[in-house]
Amino acid sequence: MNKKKNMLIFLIAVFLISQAYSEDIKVISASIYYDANCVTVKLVELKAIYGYVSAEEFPGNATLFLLADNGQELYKGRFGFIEPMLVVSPPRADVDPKANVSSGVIYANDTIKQIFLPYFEQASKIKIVFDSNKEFVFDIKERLCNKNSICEKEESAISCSDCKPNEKDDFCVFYSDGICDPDCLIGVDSDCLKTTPKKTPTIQETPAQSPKVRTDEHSYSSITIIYVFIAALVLIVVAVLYIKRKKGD
Ligand SMILES: [Ca+2]
Ligand SMILES: [Ca+2]
Ligand SMILES: [Ca+2]
Repeated sequence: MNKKKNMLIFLIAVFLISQAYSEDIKVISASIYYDANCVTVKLVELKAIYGYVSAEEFPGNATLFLLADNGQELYKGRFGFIEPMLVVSPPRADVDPKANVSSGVIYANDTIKQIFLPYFEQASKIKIVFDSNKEFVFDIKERLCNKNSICEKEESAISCSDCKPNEKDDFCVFYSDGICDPDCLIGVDSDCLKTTPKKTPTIQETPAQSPKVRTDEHSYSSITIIYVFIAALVLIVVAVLYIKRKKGD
């Protein structure tokens, strides 16, 4: 009964893992720079990749919109752009005497927040509206694909035909899809293993020079010596017994 139960748990786990794997969707990874009080906000990095959409942050202090060319709202989410800080442990005031250190926290001048938004082919702008009414709009259409036949930094095979899945676009798609992605490290995309040419066999050492043969020779002579020693001992014993017997006669 226990075996059946364990098997059922195992199958459910495999099913859940495969479901999670298949839920990896196309997303837009957006790195947003902001300073204290969000006076300056910039979209410093952008790329369409496979991943998960960021969970919204409530209550947050800003609403982020993903808009199409015609202004259609493709996505809307709440996010928190909290005061830039670095958590340190233990506090190291000695590193920077000017740093504002309190309870293991250094307040920085600025920081970068990464948000993953759902990918839409028609996505054209990211708009961030802070509760303080400050508003920032970033054009992303050209950045995700400028259609100049050159695969550039913020473009990927997901968002742009300038990039090919079997050529470098600085993002590894490790799925077993019959395409070897050259961005993946060795062994990460199984398709690359299938296409790796077999290693040319190297010239081996001759048997007489190999250490293994030398070891065998060594053990062979040791065994021979033992056998010779035992045989000699037996001969001596037999000879002694023979002589004793002769004397007795
Ligand atoms: Ca391009
Ligand atoms: Ca790639
Ligand atoms: Ca692949």
